[in-house]
Amino acid sequence: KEKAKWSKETLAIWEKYGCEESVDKESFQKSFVRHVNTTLARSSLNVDNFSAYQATAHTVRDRLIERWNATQQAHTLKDPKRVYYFSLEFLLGRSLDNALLNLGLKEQFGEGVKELGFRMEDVLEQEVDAALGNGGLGRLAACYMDSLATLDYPAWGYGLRYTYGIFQQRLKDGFQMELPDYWLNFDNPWELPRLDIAIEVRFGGYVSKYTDENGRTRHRWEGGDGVQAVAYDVPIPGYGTKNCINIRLWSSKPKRQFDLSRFNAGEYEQAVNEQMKAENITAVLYPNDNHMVGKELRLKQQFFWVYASLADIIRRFKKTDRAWDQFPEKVAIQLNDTHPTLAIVELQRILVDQEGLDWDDAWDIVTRTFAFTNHTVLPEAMEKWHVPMVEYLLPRHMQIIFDINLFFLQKVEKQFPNDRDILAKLSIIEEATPQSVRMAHLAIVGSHRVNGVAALHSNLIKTTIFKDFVKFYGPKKFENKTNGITPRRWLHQANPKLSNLITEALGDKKWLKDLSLLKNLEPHAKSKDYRRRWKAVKHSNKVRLAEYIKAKTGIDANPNSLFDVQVKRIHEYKRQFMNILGVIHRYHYLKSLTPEERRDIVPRVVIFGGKAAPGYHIAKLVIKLINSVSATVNADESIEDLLKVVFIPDYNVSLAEIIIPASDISQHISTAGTEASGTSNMKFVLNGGLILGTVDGANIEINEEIGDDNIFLFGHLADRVDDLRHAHRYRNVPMDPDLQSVITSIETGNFGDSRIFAPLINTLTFGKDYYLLSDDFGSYLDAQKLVDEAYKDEDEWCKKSILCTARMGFFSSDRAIREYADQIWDLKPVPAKA
Ligand code: F58
Repeated sequence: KEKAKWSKETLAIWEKYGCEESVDKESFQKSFVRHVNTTLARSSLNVDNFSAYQATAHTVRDRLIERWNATQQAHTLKDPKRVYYFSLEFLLGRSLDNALLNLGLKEQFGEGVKELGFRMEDVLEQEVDAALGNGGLGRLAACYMDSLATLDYPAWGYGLRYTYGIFQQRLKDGFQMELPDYWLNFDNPWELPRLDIAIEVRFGGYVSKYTDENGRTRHRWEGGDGVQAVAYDVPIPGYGTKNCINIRLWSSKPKRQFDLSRFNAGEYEQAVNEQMKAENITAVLYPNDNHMVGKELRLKQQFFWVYASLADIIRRFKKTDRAWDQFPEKVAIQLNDTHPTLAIVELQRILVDQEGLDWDDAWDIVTRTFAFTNHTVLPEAMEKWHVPMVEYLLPRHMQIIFDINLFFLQKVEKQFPNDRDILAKLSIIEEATPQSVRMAHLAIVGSHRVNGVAALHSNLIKTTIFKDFVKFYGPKKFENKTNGITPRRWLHQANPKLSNLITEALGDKKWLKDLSLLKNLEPHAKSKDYRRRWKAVKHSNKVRLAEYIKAKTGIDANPNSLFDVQVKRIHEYKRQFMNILGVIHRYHYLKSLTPEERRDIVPRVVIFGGKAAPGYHIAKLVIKLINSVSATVNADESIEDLLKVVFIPDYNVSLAEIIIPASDISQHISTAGTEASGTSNMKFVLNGGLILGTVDGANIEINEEIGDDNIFLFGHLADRVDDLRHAHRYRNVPMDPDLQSVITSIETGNFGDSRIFAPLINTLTFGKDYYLLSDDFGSYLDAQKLVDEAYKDEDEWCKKSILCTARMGFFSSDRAIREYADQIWDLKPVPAKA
């Protein structure tokens, strides 16, 4: 429409300059120098590695934005159904290397930067991680965005732009210390501020009732305090496509900068109060993993985010003059856990209070729009909000929740007359003092599909926490969507040498878009030469990690040892405690050997990494214990290189990219039934690392794909857990003798002042051991023995390693995203123009 008004001359100018930015080496250099001179306002005499990073990033960003623009324009014209992925966390990590690889620019830009006097490796190292997530859930969202972009799906992510990401972890005397992650200290080239897109969000106020022209009673949410949600867009490029999708992150700003009347009255501090309060909302990411905190600010974050996101989506929908009942044909919203569940209530409010739809028509639209992913069965992670708090912050939403619950329970009552028990179990409101809103219940009732994230987990939710919902809705509403990971970041980018070796064997890079093609690697496991080269790649990745460990901790990790890795958030259910107790057992065993016997031992480096939630004292003690054991063992000269223990501080996405390719064996040893899926297990195996794990989460499906010979599984199965816990609670279960001797060793002070560790050791005694360490310890040690034995035959091990990689096709996030698109969202790709 705009263009129609333009003269021929104007159009010609637009066309002349609207051509694409070139992607050859010379254009890169030209653009790099221009950004140094203009964007950074520096001269060629004053360019350090960081400026080189900034100039490279801006050069890539220019090319990204072009694709982003073209993609968004194409979507606007075509108006396809879109999916909106609502996630409070997007754990993106670094962007430069990923963008270079996905856009296919790495080689020529690498050459270009070299000729300008820099090394691409050093340039890439300058970038700080975008760490807007805690762990698996946030990283899953990032992998899914990569797949959505790569597969040309019209998709958007919606989240929050936290000023502080997940804290940085430092160690002091072996204890975790937290430092703020002020990641926006320098300019962030990977976001496009959209300061013109600002949405006012309200809290508080009251509800007024009125009668409309048709005599119907209607409600209106009025009053309250407002803040602004300002949009920042993060482009996500697909691999091998022009498609570039968007994550819109909201940042909170005050409605007005400061209160002039107060300022004039001399109350300077109060005058800026509102600004500070507003900016607080998106200031910090809550640092808990699998644990719910009922803080008002967290609820405000959630509402702020879903209110702005829905307003944005509805503005887009309204551009096309469609009737409301077509909304679910144009919009699918995926709820990444219960954090965005208020979106269900907010959409119902918009449709009924603002758009004047009947309750039932509105509710039909709402439930056809939303789908919900559950990521945990741990009771302490289930979100519940106190009714008085919701009422005070969101009075109209609380009324709507009560109405949703009433109409829902009326249906339940109809289906199960006089069954009060089932009403109480299904109710969205928990009848305690005070009452609470059970967000998972609200999410199930307001969605057309509910899914778990691995086969075992999806079955568990149907038979435990949500079993009464299955009785009511039938089983079809509940599905499984086994998690996946993007092979672009987790193999091609993190492990370039292995990626090349695979490409060489398969003839081309098609496997990066169709991971099932990896199966054609299998015959190469038989080739001696291929195995030699495969081993050499693993070795060089281990050298890279050993260098990193030396630089960060001063510890010598011999790359000829078996690298045994457990990196993930520190949590009791993940049982890093059991791992370090096993290490102590190994240490004692080694000390008991004669020099003769020692010759047969496989040297090991046991590597830990991960953050504990700042308020999680037991998890913090686990970190301290690991560091105490590390200090004792590494200083014991009699042990030589046979055992080294390392805690790598500040585990994050870019560290994972160094650690994962260097692992021989990694541990995924959660109590059966507690780890919903796990995704790092997939990353390790994809990189040719074997796993030692329990029969839990996605370990089970990994086992099915790669075969029993290529995985070390141990421990009790999920269906035994309740009985074992019962036994601990009510019977006197004697402790496993091996475990007992390890505990005694800690208590006698072999690893420093044992009094510190009393609360940790207490978790195993006095009728507790909730995570069943003593029940699994014996079979854990047995499995470790099998690992040692298997590693002695290096060549056999290498065969297993190749077969592992070859059989991981299923765990691509592309497969997972296609399943979501076909079975939940009814979403079709919109091929990007070449
Ligand atoms: C994780 N959950 C699961 N939650 O623990 C893991 O098994 C699964 O593979 C992964 O999701 C992806 O499905 C998880 O990471 C969180 O970190 C939440 C953050 C916000 C508070 C509640 C926990």
